[in-house]
Amino acid sequence: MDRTAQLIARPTQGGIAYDPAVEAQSLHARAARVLEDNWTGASTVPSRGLYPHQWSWDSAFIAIGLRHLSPLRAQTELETLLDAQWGDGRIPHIVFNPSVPLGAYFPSPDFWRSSTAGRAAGAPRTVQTSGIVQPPVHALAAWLVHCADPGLSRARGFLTRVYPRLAAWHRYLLHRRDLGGGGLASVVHPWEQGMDNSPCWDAPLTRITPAPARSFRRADLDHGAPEDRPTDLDYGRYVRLATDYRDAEYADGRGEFAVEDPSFNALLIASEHALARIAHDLGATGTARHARAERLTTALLDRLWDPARGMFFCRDVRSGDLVPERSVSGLIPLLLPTLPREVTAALVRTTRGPHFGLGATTRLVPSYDLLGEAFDPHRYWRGPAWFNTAWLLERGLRTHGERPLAEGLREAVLELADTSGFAEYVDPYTGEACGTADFGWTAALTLDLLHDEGLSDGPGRSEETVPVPCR
Ligand code: 2M8
Repeated sequence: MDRTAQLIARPTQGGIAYDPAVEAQSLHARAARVLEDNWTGASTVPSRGLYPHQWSWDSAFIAIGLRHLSPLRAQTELETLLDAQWGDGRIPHIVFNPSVPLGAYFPSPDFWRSSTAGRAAGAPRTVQTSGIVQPPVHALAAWLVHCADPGLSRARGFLTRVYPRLAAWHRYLLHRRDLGGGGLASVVHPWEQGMDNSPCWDAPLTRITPAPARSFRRADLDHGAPEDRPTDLDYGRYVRLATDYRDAEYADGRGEFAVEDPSFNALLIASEHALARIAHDLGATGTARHARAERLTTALLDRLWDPARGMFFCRDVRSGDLVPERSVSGLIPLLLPTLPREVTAALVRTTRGPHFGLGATTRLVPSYDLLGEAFDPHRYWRGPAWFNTAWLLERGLRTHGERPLAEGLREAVLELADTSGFAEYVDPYTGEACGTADFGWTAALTLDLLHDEGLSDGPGRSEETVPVPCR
């Protein structure tokens, strides 16, 4: 029996492969239990304690795992998120659950004031949301969810209903967020990129005057280890940026923080390819969308690729400079199928090299440079390894035919998800659990990789002409 089968079933000594009592303890069953426990009736929380609402990119990753348990629930997860979309196309980074007390998470709905401050941008009236966004994984997730049960998807008109919303979301990013004028989308807050406390933000954040510590109360310190969470100084800057954006009624282009990030834009490109496939499934050609994805890929290479250092970097749009910090974000474009061969080869070398150590010194790829001055194996997005970035890299490695490395990474994800209790993140060297346990996307992406066994890989290919499997 191979490793995956063991993790799914863990056979008894007597060789009964699917003893129900044993199966109940299996990784698969425990991952499914986490998603069941975090389900609120219409969506899934990342964590009951630390993150008790619906988060945008968490929901996309969660839907990717949930599709193996219940394609209907996976569709519902994305539909709930899209119901909170703003009139200008943005998908908010948090959709608040009205039954959760205000003090359970900060910044809470009374901070964002979406239905009043967001009125000009078309915020919904019936649901409270934040006003910033998160990485656009959603079209990719919608396509994968559709593929899990195309019959159900068609019967429910899933793609027909989500396609125009996803198209509006991409339009928002490509038009309102092209703050650098080079064709890429910018993030206007570190929370938008998802790697909140990454050292990549340190230099751009020095321009921001922090909000006074006494003007807000952090709820995250009630749950996480304070020494692993962002400092009060960083938090003050996050609050200032969000306050200024809100007070400008969420109008884009005025803020002092604007960064083009490799991972955010790579996910936009991957999702643009997925939108092309969705369009094709709905009877259109998808050609224009594939072409747009290719233009974005060219812009990504022109603006963020550094051949000398063999990876992508963030560009600070306000200073015009590349930010010289090595983050896992700069490896995630490996996900893209049509990068030039020398670029993918360099990315693989960098992933295995001394800065990230995959297959050598680390068990999962760290969020930040092992040799960087700011590296800390436990502090939020300043070194620990997350399971969503591992999932994206595994996909990228497999896309480019790096089967042994991809397989090793997949095995490590399954083992560390198991031993860490579906931790939010882990020490990249030891796999020690950090953050909160029973974390939504850790469980969901574990399920996805358990179901991934036997999928073929292949070299970078034109998704235009080669039939692409539902993955
Ligand atoms: C973390 O971000 C939130 C703010 O959005 C926080 O720190 O309070 C990040 O890890 C982010 O990527 C993630 O989506 C969110 C919920 O899991 O938590």
